[in-house]
Amino acid sequence: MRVLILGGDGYLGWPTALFLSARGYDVAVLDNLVRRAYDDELATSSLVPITELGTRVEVWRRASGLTITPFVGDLTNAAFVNRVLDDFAPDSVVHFGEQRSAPYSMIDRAHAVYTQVNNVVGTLNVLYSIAHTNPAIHLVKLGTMGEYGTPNIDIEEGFIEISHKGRTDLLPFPKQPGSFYHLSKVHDSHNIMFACRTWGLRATDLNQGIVYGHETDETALHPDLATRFDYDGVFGTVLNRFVVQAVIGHPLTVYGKGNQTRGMLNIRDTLACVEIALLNPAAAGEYRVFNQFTESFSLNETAELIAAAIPGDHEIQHLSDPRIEAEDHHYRAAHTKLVDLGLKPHLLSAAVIRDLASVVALHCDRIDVSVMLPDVDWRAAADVAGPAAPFIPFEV
Ligand code: NAD
Ligand code: USQ
Repeated sequence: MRVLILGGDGYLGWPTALFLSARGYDVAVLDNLVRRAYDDELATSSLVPITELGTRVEVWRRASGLTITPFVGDLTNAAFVNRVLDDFAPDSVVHFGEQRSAPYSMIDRAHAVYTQVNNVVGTLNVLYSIAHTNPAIHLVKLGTMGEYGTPNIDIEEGFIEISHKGRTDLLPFPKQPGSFYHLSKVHDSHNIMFACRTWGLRATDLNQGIVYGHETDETALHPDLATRFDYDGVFGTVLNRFVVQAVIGHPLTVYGKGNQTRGMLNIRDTLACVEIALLNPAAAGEYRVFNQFTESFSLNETAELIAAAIPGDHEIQHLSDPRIEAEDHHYRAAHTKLVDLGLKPHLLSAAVIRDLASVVALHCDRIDVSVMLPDVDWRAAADVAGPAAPFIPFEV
Protein backbone atom coordinates (compact mmCIF):
# COMPACT_ATOMS: atom_id res chain seq x y z
CA MET A 1 0.00 0.00 0.00
CA ARG A 2 1.31 3.47 -0.90
CA VAL A 3 0.70 5.87 2.00
CA LEU A 4 1.20 9.63 1.95
CA ILE A 5 1.57 11.11 5.44
CA LEU A 6 0.65 14.79 5.70
CA GLY A 7 2.42 16.49 8.61
CA GLY A 8 5.06 13.76 8.44
CA ASP A 9 7.72 15.89 10.15
CA GLY A 10 5.65 16.29 13.34
CA TYR A 11 5.44 14.58 16.75
CA LEU A 12 3.07 11.86 15.50
CA GLY A 13 3.55 11.97 11.72
CA TRP A 14 7.26 11.10 11.77
CA PRO A 15 7.02 7.97 13.97
CA THR A 16 3.96 6.88 11.99
CA ALA A 17 6.00 7.16 8.78
CA LEU A 18 8.76 4.99 10.28
CA PHE A 19 6.27 2.47 11.68
CA LEU A 20 4.50 2.00 8.35
CA SER A 21 7.76 1.97 6.37
CA ALA A 22 9.12 -0.78 8.66
CA ARG A 23 5.97 -2.81 7.98
CA GLY A 24 6.39 -2.79 4.22
CA TYR A 25 4.21 0.19 3.24
CA ASP A 26 5.58 2.48 0.55
CA VAL A 27 5.66 5.78 2.46
CA ALA A 28 5.98 9.46 1.53
CA VAL A 29 5.81 12.40 3.94
CA LEU A 30 4.59 15.91 3.19
CA ASP A 31 5.27 18.83 5.53
CA ASN A 32 5.87 22.58 5.25
CA LEU A 33 8.09 22.46 8.39
CA VAL A 34 5.98 25.17 10.03
CA ARG A 35 6.01 23.37 13.39
CA ARG A 36 9.75 24.10 13.61
CA ALA A 37 8.97 27.77 12.88
CA TYR A 38 6.42 27.97 15.73
CA ASP A 39 9.33 27.00 18.03
CA ASP A 40 11.26 30.05 16.82
CA GLU A 41 8.21 32.26 17.28
CA LEU A 42 7.63 30.99 20.82
CA ALA A 43 11.36 30.92 21.71
CA THR A 44 11.24 27.26 22.67
CA SER A 45 12.31 23.93 21.22
CA SER A 46 11.72 20.21 21.44
CA LEU A 47 13.10 18.74 24.67
CA VAL A 48 14.65 15.92 22.64
CA PRO A 49 16.84 17.23 19.81
CA ILE A 50 15.40 16.51 16.36
CA THR A 51 17.27 16.45 13.08
CA GLU A 52 16.18 18.03 9.80
CA LEU A 53 13.69 16.10 7.69
CA GLY A 54 16.29 15.32 5.01
CA THR A 55 18.67 13.90 7.62
CA ARG A 56 15.91 11.82 9.22
CA VAL A 57 14.98 10.26 5.91
CA GLU A 58 18.63 9.51 5.09
CA VAL A 59 19.33 8.01 8.54
CA TRP A 60 16.25 5.79 8.14
CA ARG A 61 17.48 4.64 4.72
CA ARG A 62 20.84 3.68 6.22
CA ALA A 63 19.29 2.00 9.28
CA SER A 64 16.60 0.03 7.45
CA GLY A 65 17.43 0.01 3.74
CA LEU A 66 13.97 1.56 3.20
CA THR A 67 13.04 4.77 1.41
CA ILE A 68 10.65 7.44 2.68
CA THR A 69 10.00 10.10 0.02
CA PRO A 70 9.87 13.68 1.41
CA PHE A 71 7.77 16.47 -0.10
CA VAL A 72 8.29 19.92 1.43
CA GLY A 73 5.44 22.35 0.82
CA ASP A 74 2.19 23.77 2.12
CA LEU A 75 -1.22 22.09 2.16
CA THR A 76 -2.85 25.48 1.66
CA ASN A 77 -1.21 25.58 -1.79
CA ALA A 78 -3.64 23.63 -4.01
CA ALA A 79 -1.22 23.25 -6.94
CA PHE A 80 1.39 21.72 -4.64
CA VAL A 81 -1.11 19.25 -3.15
CA ASN A 82 -2.33 18.25 -6.63
CA ARG A 83 1.24 17.72 -7.79
CA VAL A 84 2.17 15.52 -4.83
CA LEU A 85 -0.92 13.35 -5.22
CA ASP A 86 -0.20 13.00 -8.95
CA ASP A 87 3.51 12.23 -8.40
CA PHE A 88 3.20 9.79 -5.52
CA ALA A 89 -0.20 8.27 -6.43
CA PRO A 90 -1.03 7.07 -2.92
CA ASP A 91 -3.63 4.43 -2.05
CA SER A 92 -4.18 6.15 1.30
CA VAL A 93 -3.51 9.59 2.77
CA VAL A 94 -2.97 9.98 6.54
CA HIS A 95 -3.57 13.61 7.50
CA PHE A 96 -1.71 14.90 10.56
CA GLY A 97 -0.76 18.21 8.90
CA GLU A 98 -2.45 20.93 10.93
CA GLN A 99 -1.73 23.57 13.59
CA ARG A 100 -2.63 21.44 16.61
CA SER A 101 -2.26 23.57 19.73
CA ALA A 102 -5.39 24.93 21.45
CA PRO A 103 -3.42 27.66 23.32
CA TYR A 104 -1.64 28.73 20.09
CA SER A 105 -5.03 29.23 18.43
CA MET A 106 -6.16 31.38 21.38
CA ILE A 107 -3.13 33.76 21.49
CA ASP A 108 -4.97 36.47 19.56
CA ARG A 109 -7.12 37.07 16.49
CA ALA A 110 -4.23 36.56 14.08
CA HIS A 111 -3.38 33.14 15.50
CA ALA A 112 -7.04 32.08 15.52
CA VAL A 113 -7.42 33.11 11.88
CA TYR A 114 -4.14 31.45 10.94
CA THR A 115 -5.15 28.19 12.65
CA GLN A 116 -8.55 27.98 11.00
CA VAL A 117 -7.30 29.00 7.53
CA ASN A 118 -4.36 26.62 7.73
CA ASN A 119 -6.40 23.65 8.94
CA VAL A 120 -9.66 24.12 7.06
CA VAL A 121 -8.16 25.25 3.74
CA GLY A 122 -5.44 22.59 3.90
CA THR A 123 -8.03 19.86 4.41
CA LEU A 124 -10.28 21.26 1.67
CA ASN A 125 -7.34 21.14 -0.74
CA VAL A 126 -6.69 17.53 0.22
CA LEU A 127 -10.35 16.65 -0.41
CA TYR A 128 -10.36 18.35 -3.82
CA SER A 129 -7.06 16.73 -4.84
CA ILE A 130 -8.31 13.27 -3.86
CA ALA A 131 -11.57 13.83 -5.74
CA HIS A 132 -9.61 14.89 -8.86
CA THR A 133 -6.74 12.41 -8.88
CA ASN A 134 -8.33 9.25 -7.47
CA PRO A 135 -11.55 9.23 -5.41
CA ALA A 136 -10.75 5.67 -4.28
CA ILE A 137 -7.93 7.00 -2.04
CA HIS A 138 -8.78 6.35 1.63
CA LEU A 139 -8.36 9.50 3.73
CA VAL A 140 -7.43 8.83 7.35
CA LYS A 141 -7.80 12.20 9.06
CA LEU A 142 -6.72 13.07 12.58
CA GLY A 143 -9.58 14.69 14.43
CA THR A 144 -9.83 15.14 18.17
CA MET A 145 -11.93 14.00 21.12
CA GLY A 146 -12.15 17.71 21.97
CA GLU A 147 -14.61 18.14 19.10
CA TYR A 148 -17.31 16.78 21.40
CA GLY A 149 -16.54 18.96 24.42
CA THR A 150 -17.93 17.70 27.72
CA PRO A 151 -21.70 17.16 27.30
CA ASN A 152 -23.74 15.86 30.19
CA ILE A 153 -24.48 12.63 28.29
CA ASP A 154 -22.25 9.74 27.18
CA ILE A 155 -20.21 10.50 24.05
CA GLU A 156 -20.73 8.14 21.10
CA GLU A 157 -18.35 7.39 18.22
CA GLY A 158 -19.26 10.15 15.81
CA PHE A 159 -23.01 9.59 15.53
CA ILE A 160 -25.97 9.37 17.91
CA GLU A 161 -29.46 8.04 17.34
CA ILE A 162 -31.94 10.80 18.16
CA SER A 163 -35.70 10.45 18.44
CA HIS A 164 -37.55 13.73 18.06
CA LYS A 165 -41.30 14.29 17.77
CA GLY A 166 -41.93 10.68 16.85
CA ARG A 167 -39.15 10.34 14.26
CA THR A 168 -35.69 8.79 14.65
CA ASP A 169 -32.43 9.42 12.82
CA LEU A 170 -28.71 8.66 13.20
CA LEU A 171 -27.10 12.10 13.32
CA PRO A 172 -23.62 13.55 13.89
CA PHE A 173 -22.94 13.77 17.62
CA PRO A 174 -23.32 17.37 18.83
CA LYS A 175 -20.03 19.29 18.96
CA GLN A 176 -19.09 21.78 21.68
CA PRO A 177 -15.34 22.32 21.25
CA GLY A 178 -13.30 24.48 23.63
CA SER A 179 -10.88 26.45 21.41
CA PHE A 180 -10.56 27.87 17.90
CA TYR A 181 -8.17 24.98 17.20
CA HIS A 182 -10.72 22.38 18.30
CA LEU A 183 -13.34 24.23 16.24
CA SER A 184 -11.13 23.90 13.15
CA LYS A 185 -11.39 20.13 13.56
CA VAL A 186 -15.18 20.35 13.73
CA HIS A 187 -15.21 22.36 10.51
CA ASP A 188 -12.92 19.75 8.91
CA SER A 189 -15.24 16.94 10.00
CA HIS A 190 -18.22 18.59 8.36
CA ASN A 191 -16.27 19.25 5.16
CA ILE A 192 -15.01 15.67 4.99
CA MET A 193 -18.47 14.21 5.62
CA PHE A 194 -19.88 16.43 2.88
CA ALA A 195 -17.15 15.39 0.41
CA CYS A 196 -17.85 11.71 1.07
CA ARG A 197 -21.56 12.26 0.49
CA THR A 198 -21.06 14.44 -2.58
CA TRP A 199 -18.11 12.88 -4.40
CA GLY A 200 -18.18 9.33 -3.02
CA LEU A 201 -14.86 9.74 -1.19
CA ARG A 202 -13.95 7.32 1.61
CA ALA A 203 -12.75 8.74 4.94
CA THR A 204 -12.00 7.75 8.50
CA ASP A 205 -11.96 10.55 11.09
CA LEU A 206 -9.85 9.49 14.07
CA ASN A 207 -11.10 11.50 17.03
CA GLN A 208 -7.95 11.16 19.03
CA GLY A 209 -7.47 11.91 22.72
CA ILE A 210 -4.32 13.39 24.25
CA VAL A 211 -1.20 11.48 23.25
CA TYR A 212 1.65 10.81 25.68
CA GLY A 213 5.02 9.16 25.31
CA HIS A 214 7.97 9.57 23.03
CA GLU A 215 9.84 6.48 21.94
CA THR A 216 8.67 3.87 19.43
CA ASP A 217 10.50 0.74 18.22
CA GLU A 218 11.67 2.59 15.11
CA THR A 219 12.62 5.97 16.62
CA ALA A 220 14.72 4.06 19.19
CA LEU A 221 16.98 2.70 16.43
CA HIS A 222 19.07 5.89 16.19
CA PRO A 223 19.09 9.26 18.05
CA ASP A 224 18.65 11.04 14.69
CA LEU A 225 15.29 9.26 14.26
CA ALA A 226 13.83 10.72 17.48
CA THR A 227 10.52 12.54 17.27
CA ARG A 228 9.89 15.87 18.95
CA PHE A 229 8.85 16.22 22.62
CA ASP A 230 7.02 19.40 23.57
CA TYR A 231 6.81 20.57 27.17
CA ASP A 232 6.19 24.33 26.92
CA GLY A 233 2.95 26.02 28.00
CA VAL A 234 1.66 26.34 24.43
CA PHE A 235 2.46 23.05 22.64
CA GLY A 236 3.28 20.74 25.57
CA THR A 237 0.42 18.36 26.37
CA VAL A 238 -0.57 17.60 29.89
CA LEU A 239 0.86 14.18 30.68
CA ASN A 240 4.18 14.81 28.93
CA ARG A 241 4.41 18.17 30.75
CA PHE A 242 3.69 16.66 34.16
CA VAL A 243 6.48 14.10 33.64
CA VAL A 244 8.95 16.87 32.73
CA GLN A 245 7.84 18.88 35.75
CA ALA A 246 8.19 15.90 38.10
CA VAL A 247 11.67 15.08 36.81
CA ILE A 248 13.03 18.61 37.38
CA GLY A 249 11.23 19.23 40.68
CA HIS A 250 8.85 21.84 39.22
CA PRO A 251 5.33 21.85 40.73
CA LEU A 252 2.87 19.90 38.57
CA THR A 253 0.68 22.58 36.99
CA VAL A 254 -2.96 21.45 37.26
CA TYR A 255 -5.26 24.12 35.80
CA GLY A 256 -8.28 24.85 37.97
CA LYS A 257 -9.86 22.16 40.12
CA GLY A 258 -8.30 19.32 38.12
CA ASN A 259 -11.50 17.31 37.75
CA GLN A 260 -11.40 17.88 33.98
CA THR A 261 -11.34 14.38 32.47
CA ARG A 262 -9.82 13.51 29.10
CA GLY A 263 -9.26 10.44 26.94
CA MET A 264 -5.56 9.63 26.55
CA LEU A 265 -3.38 7.15 24.68
CA ASN A 266 0.20 6.05 24.28
CA ILE A 267 2.03 7.23 21.14
CA ARG A 268 2.53 3.58 20.20
CA ASP A 269 -1.25 3.17 20.04
CA THR A 270 -1.55 6.17 17.70
CA LEU A 271 0.62 4.28 15.23
CA ALA A 272 -1.32 1.04 15.68
CA CYS A 273 -4.69 2.78 15.28
CA VAL A 274 -3.62 4.44 12.03
CA GLU A 275 -2.53 1.07 10.63
CA ILE A 276 -5.81 -0.53 11.72
CA ALA A 277 -7.73 2.20 9.89
CA LEU A 278 -5.58 1.70 6.78
CA LEU A 279 -6.09 -2.06 6.77
CA ASN A 280 -9.86 -1.72 7.21
CA PRO A 281 -10.74 1.15 4.87
CA ALA A 282 -14.03 3.01 4.78
CA ALA A 283 -16.30 2.08 1.88
CA ALA A 284 -16.74 4.40 -1.11
CA GLY A 285 -18.95 7.28 0.02
CA GLU A 286 -18.54 6.37 3.69
CA TYR A 287 -17.52 8.88 6.36
CA ARG A 288 -16.89 7.12 9.65
CA VAL A 289 -15.55 8.16 13.02
CA PHE A 290 -13.43 6.17 15.48
CA ASN A 291 -12.80 7.54 18.97
CA GLN A 292 -9.08 6.99 19.39
CA PHE A 293 -8.08 6.80 23.04
CA THR A 294 -7.54 3.90 25.42
CA GLU A 295 -8.16 5.26 28.95
CA SER A 296 -9.52 8.38 30.53
CA PHE A 297 -8.13 10.19 33.54
CA SER A 298 -8.90 13.38 35.36
CA LEU A 299 -6.04 15.87 35.54
CA ASN A 300 -5.78 15.23 39.29
CA GLU A 301 -5.52 11.47 38.69
CA THR A 302 -2.89 12.06 36.01
CA ALA A 303 -0.81 14.25 38.31
CA GLU A 304 -1.13 11.76 41.19
CA LEU A 305 -0.11 8.79 39.00
CA ILE A 306 2.99 10.65 37.86
CA ALA A 307 3.88 11.88 41.34
CA ALA A 308 3.61 8.30 42.64
CA ALA A 309 5.64 6.74 39.80
CA ILE A 310 8.62 9.10 39.80
CA PRO A 311 10.81 8.96 42.91
CA GLY A 312 10.93 12.09 45.08
CA ASP A 313 8.49 14.53 46.67
CA HIS A 314 6.26 16.30 44.16
CA GLU A 315 4.10 19.34 44.66
CA ILE A 316 0.79 19.43 42.77
CA GLN A 317 -0.10 23.08 42.25
CA HIS A 318 -3.56 24.23 41.19
CA LEU A 319 -3.16 27.27 38.95
CA SER A 320 -6.08 29.45 38.05
CA ASP A 321 -7.38 27.90 34.80
CA PRO A 322 -6.32 30.03 31.80
CA ARG A 323 -8.93 28.21 29.67
CA ILE A 324 -12.70 28.31 29.64
CA GLU A 325 -13.58 24.69 30.33
CA ALA A 326 -15.85 22.73 32.68
CA GLU A 327 -13.89 21.81 35.80
CA ASP A 328 -16.49 19.29 37.04
CA HIS A 329 -18.33 17.28 34.42
CA HIS A 330 -19.67 13.90 33.31
CA TYR A 331 -17.26 11.99 31.05
CA ARG A 332 -17.94 8.62 29.52
CA ALA A 333 -16.98 8.23 25.87
CA ALA A 334 -17.37 5.14 23.69
CA HIS A 335 -14.13 3.80 22.20
CA THR A 336 -14.81 0.26 21.07
CA LYS A 337 -14.48 0.42 17.28
CA LEU A 338 -10.67 0.30 17.12
CA VAL A 339 -10.54 -2.39 19.81
CA ASP A 340 -13.08 -4.43 17.82
CA LEU A 341 -10.75 -4.14 14.82
CA GLY A 342 -7.82 -5.50 16.84
CA LEU A 343 -6.20 -2.67 18.85
CA LYS A 344 -4.25 -4.02 21.85
CA PRO A 345 -3.76 -0.94 24.03
CA HIS A 346 -0.51 -0.02 25.75
CA LEU A 347 -1.98 1.23 29.02
CA LEU A 348 -0.49 3.80 31.37
CA SER A 349 1.56 2.23 34.16
CA ALA A 350 4.27 3.30 36.59
CA ALA A 351 6.79 1.59 34.28
CA VAL A 352 5.59 3.58 31.25
CA ILE A 353 5.82 6.82 33.25
CA ARG A 354 9.32 5.96 34.47
CA ASP A 355 10.46 5.14 30.91
CA LEU A 356 9.25 8.55 29.81
CA ALA A 357 10.95 10.14 32.83
CA SER A 358 14.24 8.54 31.80
CA VAL A 359 13.99 10.16 28.34
CA VAL A 360 13.37 13.49 30.06
CA ALA A 361 16.27 12.99 32.49
CA LEU A 362 18.61 12.37 29.56
CA HIS A 363 17.83 15.79 28.08
CA CYS A 364 16.95 17.84 31.17
CA ASP A 365 19.83 20.28 30.58
CA ARG A 366 17.77 21.52 27.58
CA ILE A 367 14.73 22.46 29.67
CA ASP A 368 13.91 26.16 29.76
CA VAL A 369 11.75 26.75 32.84
CA SER A 370 10.72 30.18 31.55
CA VAL A 371 8.39 28.54 28.96
CA MET A 372 6.74 26.22 31.49
CA LEU A 373 3.87 28.32 32.79
CA PRO A 374 0.78 28.96 30.65
CA ASP A 375 0.56 32.51 29.31
CA VAL A 376 -2.36 32.31 26.88
CA ASP A 377 -5.61 33.53 28.42
CA TRP A 378 -8.85 32.33 26.77
CA ARG A 379 -10.67 35.38 28.16
CA ALA A 380 -8.37 37.99 26.61
CA ALA A 381 -9.77 38.08 23.03
CA ALA A 382 -6.59 39.91 22.06
CA ASP A 383 -6.82 41.59 18.67
CA VAL A 384 -3.42 42.79 17.65
CA ALA A 385 -2.98 44.67 14.40
CA GLY A 386 -1.23 42.75 11.67
CA PRO A 387 -1.68 40.23 8.91
CA ALA A 388 -4.19 37.43 9.37
CA ALA A 389 -1.52 34.76 9.12
CA PRO A 390 1.29 35.45 11.59
CA PHE A 391 3.44 32.83 10.03
CA ILE A 392 3.92 31.88 6.47
CA PRO A 393 7.63 31.25 6.76
CA PHE A 394 8.13 29.16 3.65
CA GLU A 395 7.60 30.19 0.05
CA VAL A 396 5.67 27.50 -1.77
P1 NAD B 1 2.70 18.50 15.21
O1 NAD B 1 2.48 19.96 15.23
O2 NAD B 1 3.91 17.95 15.90
O3 NAD B 1 2.72 17.99 13.69
C1 NAD B 1 1.92 18.55 12.70
C2 NAD B 1 2.78 18.71 11.44
O4 NAD B 1 2.00 19.28 10.40
C3 NAD B 1 3.98 19.64 11.67
O5 NAD B 1 5.18 18.99 11.31
C4 NAD B 1 3.69 20.85 10.79
O6 NAD B 1 4.86 21.43 10.25
C5 NAD B 1 2.78 20.26 9.73
N1 NAD B 1 1.87 21.23 9.12
C6 NAD B 1 1.03 22.10 9.75
N2 NAD B 1 0.38 22.86 8.85
C7 NAD B 1 0.79 22.45 7.62
C8 NAD B 1 0.50 22.85 6.30
N3 NAD B 1 -0.35 23.87 6.03
N4 NAD B 1 1.11 22.22 5.27
C9 NAD B 1 2.00 21.22 5.50
N5 NAD B 1 2.32 20.79 6.75
C10 NAD B 1 1.72 21.41 7.79
O7 NAD B 1 1.37 17.83 15.77
P2 NAD B 1 1.11 16.34 16.30
O8 NAD B 1 1.11 16.37 17.77
O9 NAD B 1 1.99 15.39 15.58
O10 NAD B 1 -0.39 16.14 15.83
C11 NAD B 1 -0.69 15.61 14.56
C12 NAD B 1 -2.19 15.62 14.34
O11 NAD B 1 -2.83 14.84 15.33
C13 NAD B 1 -2.81 17.00 14.39
O12 NAD B 1 -3.79 17.11 13.39
C14 NAD B 1 -3.45 17.03 15.76
O13 NAD B 1 -4.56 17.88 15.75
C15 NAD B 1 -3.84 15.59 15.97
N6 NAD B 1 -3.89 15.23 17.40
C16 NAD B 1 -2.76 15.35 18.17
C17 NAD B 1 -2.82 14.99 19.52
C18 NAD B 1 -1.63 15.11 20.43
O14 NAD B 1 -1.78 14.87 21.64
N7 NAD B 1 -0.43 15.44 19.92
C19 NAD B 1 -4.02 14.52 20.05
C20 NAD B 1 -5.15 14.42 19.23
C21 NAD B 1 -5.07 14.79 17.91
N1 USQ C 1 -3.73 21.20 31.48
C1 USQ C 1 -3.33 21.34 32.80
N2 USQ C 1 -2.03 21.63 33.03
C2 USQ C 1 -1.11 21.77 32.05
C3 USQ C 1 -1.52 21.61 30.71
C4 USQ C 1 -2.85 21.33 30.46
O1 USQ C 1 -4.12 21.23 33.73
O2 USQ C 1 0.06 22.04 32.37
C5 USQ C 1 -5.14 20.83 31.21
C6 USQ C 1 -5.91 21.72 30.24
O3 USQ C 1 -6.53 22.79 30.92
C7 USQ C 1 -6.90 20.74 29.66
C8 USQ C 1 -6.15 19.42 29.66
O4 USQ C 1 -5.09 19.57 30.60
O5 USQ C 1 -8.00 20.59 30.50
C9 USQ C 1 -5.60 19.02 28.33
O6 USQ C 1 -4.75 20.02 27.83
P1 USQ C 1 -3.61 19.67 26.77
O7 USQ C 1 -2.87 20.93 26.45
O8 USQ C 1 -2.83 18.49 27.22
O9 USQ C 1 -4.48 19.15 25.54
P2 USQ C 1 -5.46 19.89 24.55
O10 USQ C 1 -5.35 21.36 24.63
O11 USQ C 1 -6.81 19.31 24.71
O12 USQ C 1 -4.85 19.49 23.14
C10 USQ C 1 -4.13 18.26 22.95
C11 USQ C 1 -3.43 18.38 21.60
C12 USQ C 1 -4.48 18.54 20.51
C13 USQ C 1 -5.48 17.40 20.59
C14 USQ C 1 -6.09 17.28 21.98
C15 USQ C 1 -6.91 16.01 22.14
O13 USQ C 1 -2.55 19.49 21.61
O14 USQ C 1 -3.84 18.53 19.23
O15 USQ C 1 -6.51 17.60 19.66
O16 USQ C 1 -5.03 17.17 22.95
S1 USQ C 1 -8.33 16.28 23.14
O17 USQ C 1 -7.90 16.80 24.42
O18 USQ C 1 -9.00 15.02 23.25
O19 USQ C 1 -9.13 17.27 22.45
